[in-house]
Amino acid sequence: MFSRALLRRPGPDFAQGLTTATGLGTPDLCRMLEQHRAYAEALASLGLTVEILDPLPGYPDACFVEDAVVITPEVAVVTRPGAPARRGEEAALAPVVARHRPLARIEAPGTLDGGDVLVVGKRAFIGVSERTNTEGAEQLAQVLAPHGYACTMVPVEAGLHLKSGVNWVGGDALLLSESFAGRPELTGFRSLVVDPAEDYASNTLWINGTLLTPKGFPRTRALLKTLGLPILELDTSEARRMDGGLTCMSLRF
Ligand code: CIR
Repeated sequence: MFSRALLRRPGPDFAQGLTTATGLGTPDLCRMLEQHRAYAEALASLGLTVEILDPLPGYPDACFVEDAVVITPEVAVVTRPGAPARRGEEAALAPVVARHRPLARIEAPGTLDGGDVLVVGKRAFIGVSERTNTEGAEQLAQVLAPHGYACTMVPVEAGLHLKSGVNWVGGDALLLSESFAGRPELTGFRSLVVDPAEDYASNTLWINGTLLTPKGFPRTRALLKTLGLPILELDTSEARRMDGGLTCMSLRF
């Protein structure tokens, strides 16, 4: 269960961030701010104390706070983001998370984005991706192992981050995009595979027994309904234009 969420409001330079999205258009800042507010309200409605930090000038992707720190009940690991343009976001977040957890850090030449880290109980899946290298993944595993975590490296062959395509949706269930279906690293879990036309919706977030899922993906919604949990749909159209989604806009702990 989570009791807190840490967010950062998108800044006026939001549209200047990194993106690989094509054909979705340029994000609209007003709409992004509205969607961000609705996201914060949804987290608060599920019982979380929500802290929203101010935008970080010069860092248009800083609202995607999940990438800069990995928080477990025992420790907060300040990352070394894989995109050079995002390095610095982690230094701005470190003093904030230090109020809640002892800190550890990923050091060069390691790189790690929190979007590549999926923690399910005492299992941690660490994606090795364009953003997270093997050194970064191994450093994280070394920090988590003494706290009893079994860490599994998962090559990310499609999508930006591991959690762009793999998310825990309660119990023993993982919601997967097709590129992760049948992967040996994920055995031991029940797989729900999203329709390839709705790939983006695999970025669904479990919050205290409720599933937050992006709006506009009816097949994924029907798939999630089989789990019997309440579902809350949120519009993430503007974050999506910058490769962002529901998991990356908060740190939950
Ligand atoms: C980036 O490319 O770094 C941002 N525009 C999007 C980051 C999304 N993060 C995430 O899914 N964890």
